[in-house]
Amino acid sequence: MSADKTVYLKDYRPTDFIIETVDLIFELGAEMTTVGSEIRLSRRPGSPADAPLTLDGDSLELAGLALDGKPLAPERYEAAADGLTVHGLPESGSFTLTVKTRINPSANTQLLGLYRTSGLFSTQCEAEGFRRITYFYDRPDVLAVYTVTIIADKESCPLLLSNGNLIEERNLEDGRHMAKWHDPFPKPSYLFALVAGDLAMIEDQFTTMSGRAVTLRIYVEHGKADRADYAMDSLKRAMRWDEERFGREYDLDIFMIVAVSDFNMGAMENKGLNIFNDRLILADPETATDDDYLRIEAVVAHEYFHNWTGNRITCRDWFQLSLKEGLTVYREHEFTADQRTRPVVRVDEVKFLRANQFPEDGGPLAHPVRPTQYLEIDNFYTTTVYEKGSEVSRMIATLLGTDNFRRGLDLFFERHDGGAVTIEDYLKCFEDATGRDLSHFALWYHQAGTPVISVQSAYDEAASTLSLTLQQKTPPTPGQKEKKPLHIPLRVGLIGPNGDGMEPSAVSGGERTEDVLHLTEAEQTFVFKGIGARPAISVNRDFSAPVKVNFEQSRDDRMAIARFETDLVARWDAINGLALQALVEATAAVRAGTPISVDPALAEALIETAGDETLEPAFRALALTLPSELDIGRELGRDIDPDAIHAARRTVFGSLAREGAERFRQLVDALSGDTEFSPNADSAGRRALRNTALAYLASATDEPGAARAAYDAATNMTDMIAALRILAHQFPDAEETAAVLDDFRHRFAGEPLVLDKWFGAQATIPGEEALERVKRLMQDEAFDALNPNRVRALVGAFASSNPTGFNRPDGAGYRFFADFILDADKRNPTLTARLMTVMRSFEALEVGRQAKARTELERIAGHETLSRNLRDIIDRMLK
Ligand code: 0A1
Ligand code: ZN
Repeated sequence: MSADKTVYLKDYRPTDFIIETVDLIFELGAEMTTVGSEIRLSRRPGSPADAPLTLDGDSLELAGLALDGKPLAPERYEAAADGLTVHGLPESGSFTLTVKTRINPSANTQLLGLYRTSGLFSTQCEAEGFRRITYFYDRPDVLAVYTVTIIADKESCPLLLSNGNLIEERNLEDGRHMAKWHDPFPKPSYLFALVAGDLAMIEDQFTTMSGRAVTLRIYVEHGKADRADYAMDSLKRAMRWDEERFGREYDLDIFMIVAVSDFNMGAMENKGLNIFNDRLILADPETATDDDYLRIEAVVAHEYFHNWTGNRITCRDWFQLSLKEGLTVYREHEFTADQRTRPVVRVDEVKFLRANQFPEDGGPLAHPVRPTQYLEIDNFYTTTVYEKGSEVSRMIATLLGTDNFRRGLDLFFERHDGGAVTIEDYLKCFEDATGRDLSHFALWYHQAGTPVISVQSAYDEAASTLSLTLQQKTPPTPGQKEKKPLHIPLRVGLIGPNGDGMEPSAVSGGERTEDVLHLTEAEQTFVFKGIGARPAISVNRDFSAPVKVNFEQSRDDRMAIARFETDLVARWDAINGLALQALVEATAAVRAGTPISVDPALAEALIETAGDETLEPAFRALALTLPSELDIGRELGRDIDPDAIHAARRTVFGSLAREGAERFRQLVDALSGDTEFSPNADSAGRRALRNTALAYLASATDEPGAARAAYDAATNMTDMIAALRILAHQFPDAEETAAVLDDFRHRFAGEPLVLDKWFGAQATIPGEEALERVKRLMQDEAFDALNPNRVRALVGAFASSNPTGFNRPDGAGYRFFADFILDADKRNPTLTARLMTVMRSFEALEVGRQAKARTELERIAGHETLSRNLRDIIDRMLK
């Protein structure tokens, strides 16, 4: 792909024409849909009088073009599949352009634009899908008022939906009918949506804070309506929360969600008509896990929150993507924290960031939260834009305080409602509302890479002072060799010898607000006065900054934090850090052929935490969960040998299991009593602790009986799949495992989303045989290579979460994956480009595997017909 397709932030300029309104008429046909588009336009004041109108298109066929009702002569325009240019348009005043296109929704395997799967028409327009429907200014800074008419066969498509309010509905001849929707809020094309088909629906009502009644509807496949209740409940809670916490009220008379089974991503915030991957809507105790419930609540809220952060105020251009995504993830995180247990929620966020964003930021695909160039925007829906972007907003809240953050955001809504704006505009609101200068802080948006903070401490007993020297360094990233010091808000706590917190009488060396140290230079020494005894120092409490901390602390200090820190996030981090260190040491022992010894103090701390009734079960489960094989690999960072890691972890796990067997048995027994299922955080936490303990117990007894019994006794999917995974992963060859896998397959034969769990559990069984197993499972009739959920559950899980199986030393895992990618790329490039990123850290592997991986990556890169999405990813990975 030639570099001339690269889009640069510096090239941004507004369009030559302004679109005021757009009237769309869809005549839906499975193989042939015609789209009539009537666009009311005028030349932008100041733009050249002879500038042509250049509209975007992608794979389009033009079927008619008229200006103010008169067909345009061929010499007045150039139409191609990827664009339409019209010359000689009026210098002033408005005019109407009528464009007719023809598309084939059934042939649309990319799932971008208008597509038809399982009899349902639906759309996905973000980021550049609308141009696959009609010629348009398909960019976020062109906001127009849409009126949409949908015409379709009434029997196969009784339901006709689009954005806004329904204004007309009637029957037509030949068994067809029509519906007309009007959305009064100007919006960019990426928020357009249409759904047509035959679906079941649940309805509810919400009264907004100003007393307006809003109709809420969730549409799902027939037979699944009773699985939409939790999504509805989450929606109502999200609506209330956004009013209470941020003063945001919903603005249309109706809010609709449609669950579809073929969807590239999680969900989409189309104005008034959210479209969801059905795995993020459908839940009942028998088919969904606690984790599914959690994700449903979070994503329903996320998409709803976009109504203000994204829709009412949108992005000027796609470089500003984090303006809506980072902020909306932050709002979603705050919502989840308020609905559940804050520190537990925060630990999950930290784990996610470390497992996904840090590797992205430290590898070949690293980019700033606000990138300056892209080849394919679909590849920038990344964890850096989303999760790191969220952390940046969180840091603003930490710097300013909660009330000031709210003040800044209020100003943002007031000043920019109806606008398409930039990250600078966003930051300016916080500056104007509070008087605080954020110019240094803004670097977080522009500088890629995870900062590493090195900490050195010195305690002076005679002077009762503690000095803390903090150094920050951000490693180079592609295209950004030199890094500047950032403004990093670092929460720091001191724990005295008796376990109590210590408060200094004064702190010098830099700004400090509450427990936040403001690190602004490459190196700074903070001196804490009035410290009567040498404390244990807890750095980056609550994960106040998305950084790595390099601090050689004594084991005793870490133990003190693990036991006494009042901030539970830091407490978890200390426990997790100790376990990680033990696992790294064990891996080194495996490679050196020396025996593994597990520090008895670590075992004691873990087992003690597991039984500590003063702590919530959910927290205890987190503390008890050993870092994964992938975590250990990431910690090592280079020369990774997945087999050694696997052996080491297994040994450490087994030895902890035997050490704590009694406690684990006790926990399993004590926590197995819940009969009535509730998806709330408390019950979910008890199940998490119980199932974590069960995994240890299975390892301690080294026999599958307990897990088999747990499977048989399970009354909900959480317990069922937990038992199944223990069997599959710890006893892959046992009779019990075969029986349970078979039972599960039959029991859920008609439930694709549930079978995804079955695919996933088997795809991640460690060891060489995994590849053959995956190939076999691809032949199962429940597998469908066109469905993104199926692909991710089986092939995705294998490549991303089966370190020993995927990284077979002979390279067969890579070969299989490359073949799959090359084949799937012809159908769905968004999917393949995302899948490909699981190999982004291949250079961290030991040399043998690294070479084999590179061979396969180069083989992919050598293909001439790759999609632009995949080409972009693979070329950056190999650079
Ligand atoms: N804006 C959505 C994410 C999304 C992005 C692209 C999509 O299709 C290629 C679909 C959804 C969100 O943040 O939820
Ligand atoms: Zn989003």
